[in-house]
Amino acid sequence: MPALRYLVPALLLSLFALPTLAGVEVDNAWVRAAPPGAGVTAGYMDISNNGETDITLTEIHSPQFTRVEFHRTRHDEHGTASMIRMHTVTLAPGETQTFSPGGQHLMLIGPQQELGEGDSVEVIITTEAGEEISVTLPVRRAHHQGHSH
Ligand SMILES: [Cu+2]
Repeated sequence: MPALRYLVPALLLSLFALPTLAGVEVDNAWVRAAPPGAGVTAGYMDISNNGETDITLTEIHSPQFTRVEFHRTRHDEHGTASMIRMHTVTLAPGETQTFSPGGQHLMLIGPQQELGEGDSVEVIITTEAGEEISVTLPVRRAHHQGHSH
């Protein structure tokens, strides 16, 4: 029964492919290298829903930080920017949400140790359906991007 030989590897494969099955794709992930002693830094990524149903991200955490939050930046009528926590992020089928400097970002609060260029940050995002998506974000120095508006 040669087919049996492939059964176990196929099961393993489907375990590792869970994030793909959930239909979530992450690109351009990185974390801003913070100056020594900084209590917070920010992470960025493009996150896409390649599935056929809405995906809601409900939870985000990292073993390397006390707390991680989804934030967006709001500019009031005076041009003052403030950050607002988003408790959930919903991706419609085919939608990509961009977390980038000056816009939505991952707020990484309370680093457990100093992180510099060459290090990486592991975050785990939980969906409403209970799936966990783990993302590795390399730590980089921010380039001069200017303001994105
Ligand atoms: Cu923030």
